[in-house]
Amino acid sequence: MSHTGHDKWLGLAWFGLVWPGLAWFGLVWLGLAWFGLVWHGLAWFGAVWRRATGATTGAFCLLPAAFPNTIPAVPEIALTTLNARYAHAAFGLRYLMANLGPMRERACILEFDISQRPVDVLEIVLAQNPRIVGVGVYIWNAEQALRLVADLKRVRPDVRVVLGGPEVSHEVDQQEICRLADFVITGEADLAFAELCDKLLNQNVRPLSKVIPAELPQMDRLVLPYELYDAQDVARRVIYVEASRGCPFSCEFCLSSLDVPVRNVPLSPFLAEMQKLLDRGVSRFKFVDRTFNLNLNLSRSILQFFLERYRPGLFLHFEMIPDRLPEPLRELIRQFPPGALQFEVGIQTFDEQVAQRISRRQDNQKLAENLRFLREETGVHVHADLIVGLPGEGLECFGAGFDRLVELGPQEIQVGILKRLRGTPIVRHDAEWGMVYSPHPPYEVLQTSAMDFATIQKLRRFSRFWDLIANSGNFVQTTPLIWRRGNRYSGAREGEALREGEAPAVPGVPDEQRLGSAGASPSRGMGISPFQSFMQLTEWLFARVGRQHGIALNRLAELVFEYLTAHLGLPVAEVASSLSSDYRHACRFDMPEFLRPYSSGVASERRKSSVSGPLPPRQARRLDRA
Ligand code: B12
Ligand code: SF4
Repeated sequence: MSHTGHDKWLGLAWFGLVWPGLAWFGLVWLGLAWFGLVWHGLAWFGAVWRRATGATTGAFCLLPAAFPNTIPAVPEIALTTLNARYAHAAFGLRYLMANLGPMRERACILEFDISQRPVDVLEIVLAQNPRIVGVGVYIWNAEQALRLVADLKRVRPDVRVVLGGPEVSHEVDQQEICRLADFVITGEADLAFAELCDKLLNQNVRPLSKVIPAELPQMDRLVLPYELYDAQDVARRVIYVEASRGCPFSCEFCLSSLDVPVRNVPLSPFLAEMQKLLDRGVSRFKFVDRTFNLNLNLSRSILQFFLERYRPGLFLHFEMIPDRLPEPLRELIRQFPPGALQFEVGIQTFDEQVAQRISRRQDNQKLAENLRFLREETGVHVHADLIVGLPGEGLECFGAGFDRLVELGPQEIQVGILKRLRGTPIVRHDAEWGMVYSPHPPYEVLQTSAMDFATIQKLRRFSRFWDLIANSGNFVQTTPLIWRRGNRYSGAREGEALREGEAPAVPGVPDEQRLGSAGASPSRGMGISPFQSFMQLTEWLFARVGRQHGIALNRLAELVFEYLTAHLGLPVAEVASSLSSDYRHACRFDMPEFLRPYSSGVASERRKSSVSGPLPPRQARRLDRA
């Protein structure tokens, strides 16, 4: 055989072998592809059937389970809420999610904030085609949540709506949103929500009762939710954490007075989670515990833990009761660098009768000692709360309390208007003290027998301007000038100064009600009442600008300048220098026109703080200025 003939036969043999081989290979692939299509098709059909009929048993319903890993994870449970602002994360929803057990794979969290339109929220929620929608309802989103649920039920009546959260945990039968929902779980629903979803999705059992009171969960049975904070939360949101639940006190305006007993999260798993958050770069922790300093061992362990891991920029926020700061706790607090700790201290009222009336126990003597300790011996940023409109507390009484607090020197004073929170026992005073509340969230008090509507409105403005000027940290040096001894007030003649103890006239406040006047409490050692002086500024500002919002910082600074110099007669150079210094401390480069003549060369200076790091701006502005 020639060489060429041999090649030819070899070629034919190859062809004969390879061709059928290729054909078989193709057929096998075709078969596999068909099999895959049928497999997916059956699984999809089962899933669609389950969704459309709501059935959880029967042959079709078994299909998706028979073909696992075929269906992409489409959530059947959507947990949603509207937060107060983007920066606030929905911690409660994360607890529910973490405790869903195997159903967690079938759930998602969809978070929004109250600036978003409920109809847009609905669109995103329904795009997931969920079978159950759980909505977290709070005082800040009650109106938006109602619209969301109403529209959802109109568009998709088949979707089961489950409500929960403090706003729907009380007075359930009086709320339209509860009427529209399928289920309302009241109280701490970490485990109760999972049980309900299991019944609806897996057992096809419909609970008999629409309103389900959640049993208080044992804290050691709860899965901690911290891994559910994602990278974006860590980078851009307040990270809420919780070492205990409940409060043993019974202040009648507060919802937490109903949360008894106090329960602690087991410490070591909690600290292990804190460590993971620190490792992920979290530096701002906000503890939501109602009374962080209640259990000395727990609070000490937590503070010690963070102190050992301190790095610049670490910021821990705690809510405290003001009259309990024993030495072992003080010792630890002293060791934190300035700006690292923020204590929110609820004072609410200094008046003992009012406090007693609302069942609030507070030792004012100890409270004052503790605040002095915090301001004099520590770098803690103190945020203290007072409430306007408590039953029987009038303007004079409130003002006296405000002055007392200013003297104790907290960096921030929050003046809040009393709210009638659903479920709180404060309502028992309605008749006796003429309490009239707005029926709309946040249910603020409109008038009482001790404070008429006009006065409450003035205090509302006072609160807003106090926040803009004193709390903001933008006018740290200038704020005390507003009530400095010797200020001339609007009723005085040119060049005339107030006598010590004399209070400036306050528009709308009768003379006999003014602090420092006969019969009223004298201003303690400061000559003039900060409350009355600031009230005067508030009314002046409001008369000038006619609004409390949307005032640019430059404009506000100019108005304060005009008030202090032209109106109160303080030396122009002194006020200008004080405002310029405040500007520099606020790290602002745009020195306003009116200050430039007094601040040559300072506009480009930038204050450097060795400890501030990435602290929240209000707190950072106060560092090095105490
Ligand atoms: C963080 C917080 C805020 C944040 C907002 C947070 C956010 N996400 O947007 C800020 C600081 C803005 C805020 C503001 C206010 N707040 Co606030 N706040 C809290 C705080 C400290 C923590 C909430 C939290 O995470 N708790 C821990 C989690 C685990 O509990 P939870 O949220 O209650 O969730 C559980 C249940 O409610 C339920 N649940 C929650 N969601 C869902 C969803 C479903 C489907 C189900 C079934 C169950 C369920 O199960 C969860 C797990 O147990 C609470 C006090 C507290 N410690 O709870 C007050 C609290 C919620 N606030 C309250 C109040 C009164 C206010 C203010 C009016 C106060 C004020 N002085 O102005 C303002 C309102 C602001 C406004 N714009 O109107 C009240 C609630 C009143 C109400 N009916 O909602 C509380 C309870 C304080 C109190 N003791 O009185 N607040
Ligand atoms: S105001 Fe504070 S101390 Fe009083 S019940 Fe509420 S959380 Fe407790």
